[in-house]
Amino acid sequence: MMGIETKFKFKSKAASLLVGVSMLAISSTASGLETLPEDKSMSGMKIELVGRDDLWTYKSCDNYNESPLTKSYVDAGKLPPVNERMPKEPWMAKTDQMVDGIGEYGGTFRHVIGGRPEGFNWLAGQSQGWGGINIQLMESLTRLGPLWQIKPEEANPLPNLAKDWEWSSDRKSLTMNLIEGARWSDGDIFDTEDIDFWWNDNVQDANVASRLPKDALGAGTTLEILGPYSFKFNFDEPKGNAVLAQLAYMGGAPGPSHVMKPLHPAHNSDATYESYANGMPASVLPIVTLGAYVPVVHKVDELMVMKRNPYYWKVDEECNQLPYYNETIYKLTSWDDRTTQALAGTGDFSNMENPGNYVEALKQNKDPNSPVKSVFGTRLIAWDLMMNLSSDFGVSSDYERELRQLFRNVEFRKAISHAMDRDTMGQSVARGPFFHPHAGGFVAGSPFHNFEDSIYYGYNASGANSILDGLGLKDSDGNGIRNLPNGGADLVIDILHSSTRSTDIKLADAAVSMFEAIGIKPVLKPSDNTDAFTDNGNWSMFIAREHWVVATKNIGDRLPTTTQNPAWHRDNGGDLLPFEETLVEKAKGILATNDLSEVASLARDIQRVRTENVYTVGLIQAPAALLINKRIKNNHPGAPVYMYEWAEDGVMRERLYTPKADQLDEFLPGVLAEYK
Ligand code: BQZ
Repeated sequence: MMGIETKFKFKSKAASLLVGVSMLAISSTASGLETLPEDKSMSGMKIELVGRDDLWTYKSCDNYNESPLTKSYVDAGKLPPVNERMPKEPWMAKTDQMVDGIGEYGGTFRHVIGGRPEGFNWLAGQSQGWGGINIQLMESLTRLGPLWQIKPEEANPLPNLAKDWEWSSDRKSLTMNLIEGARWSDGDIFDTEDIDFWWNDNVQDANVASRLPKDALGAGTTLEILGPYSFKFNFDEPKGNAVLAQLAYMGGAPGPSHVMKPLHPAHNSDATYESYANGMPASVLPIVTLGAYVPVVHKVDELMVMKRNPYYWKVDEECNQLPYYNETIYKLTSWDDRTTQALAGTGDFSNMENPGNYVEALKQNKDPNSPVKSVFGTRLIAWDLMMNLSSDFGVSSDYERELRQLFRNVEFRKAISHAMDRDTMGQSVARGPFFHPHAGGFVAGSPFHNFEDSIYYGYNASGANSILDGLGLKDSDGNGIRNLPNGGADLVIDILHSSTRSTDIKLADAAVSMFEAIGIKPVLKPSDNTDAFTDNGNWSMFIAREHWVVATKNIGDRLPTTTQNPAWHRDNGGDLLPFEETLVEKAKGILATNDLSEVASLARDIQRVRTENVYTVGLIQAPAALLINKRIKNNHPGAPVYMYEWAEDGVMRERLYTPKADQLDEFLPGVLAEYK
């Protein structure tokens, strides 16, 4: 039976109330600093929260059932019987939390994405194109996405490949036990050989751009293998459950060591780190994965077809091997097209995060024949303007070096924040009630966000100008552009932004006049690969989407705990600003505690320090809506676009199905991945 239900209500005000953007009541702290105005137009939904053991368990069956597709391969002698393909105790989805019950096998699920597969070496940081591909392939030790449905007091990371774990009494070691007998999609056993390779030859090897930073679990952390299915992390100092969140997607995803070791310089003297990183090109299929589906066809810029993994280690309570769909495809087009196709019914899934589509989506909701229903969540998507705070990383001229010193001056960052007219920015993206100003850091829909913690330097162009005057940034040559002090160069600043996301483009365009109004000349720098610039540090300002919701997640991405992070302050060590040192201490506190209320308190401190020091210039924030075609069953009501992880993880795609009568033909019927 479902656990005691806890109704967790957000303020209920449907986004369909197309009211004007309310005048923002300004509030302030005792120190006279303004804080972010309360958000009155937040859309609402009611989520019934359950216990952490109510979603799945690990349990064996005497006999397993399988899809007709894999059965056909067993009958042809190409696969062992299903009972021999399953682990000792498979991951088992609980029917109570499957709103449309036990599923039916068959058909295809259609994703549309804007990313493109770089390659399949996710251990070396390669992306497979986002939009659900990465998450589908990179099964991790722990799992965060479904936590949106778990009572906050139980919302520690969930088991996945690691089925359970135990802390030592002094919390200086963590013993983890893997699911026993799970196999990679080529039948090879998944065991601690894969964990050893992931940790020692990737995370700890500074030559490998692993998603989990080397010291993400705390400097000095070591791995001790205890057996084929158990291992131990040993820490220099006591740690808490936030460590488990670092072992979720993406950093906590092991790779197939039997395939990848021969490509790695530590095991192959002919290999280089470059040949290793590129050793699993997106053109060579099938690959070996622990995920529910195996890529079998990749047509560049067109389509990726993935077929069910016959060794997938998950079942439902009737011992049916998951997933239910035989196939999932990814149409490789654009992020905006993902929403367009979901609204048109030619795609099955979209995180509607482009507010330019919102009004159309709301209109369509009124049509009973619409293929999707847009249910808006809370404000979980935000956009920030970042300044490159590194003194020298990526600097290529004396001018840039001087700019960086300006960016490192909090007064300059306050001036830029005061220059941003966020109401105009929001309305330039989409007319309607969707936007609220953002102060940076946690988004308003985060359980860790409190408006009184968000110090807000709101729109005040004259205030911005007087700060800049005070910094000696006068227009010394009378050409209408301020100059660096002492008759220095004109203040001309490049602003990087995505060229593939219409919201980012509109925000960058809207910012131009706001910079010019304070005597700074912006030069927009659109790119279809902004990661390349943030990786090499060759940028000055960057407008991008941010979505920091959970304090314990990706601490290393958003707080300066390693030299590689955050993206807006990559450095060569010893470059932190005083307030960043404070953020590091708070981050260590989050990693060290087991007390969720202490995490919440540290998160409040972080938000105050981040926003008072304008770590990033928050611009606007908006709700998002998850669009899933009505033919898809077990789409749990209330699943957010993003909370602890993207909806592609949160909605638990391994449970989704379409009844036979509505199933769509597969692109590759009767086909499974076959390995040489
Ligand atoms: C969701 C997500 C699933 C990455 C990516 C993309 C990359 C970033 C971010 C989002 C896409 C979709 O986001 O926009 O709705 O499907 O993939 O992974 O923006 O460029 O680097 O962090 O998640």
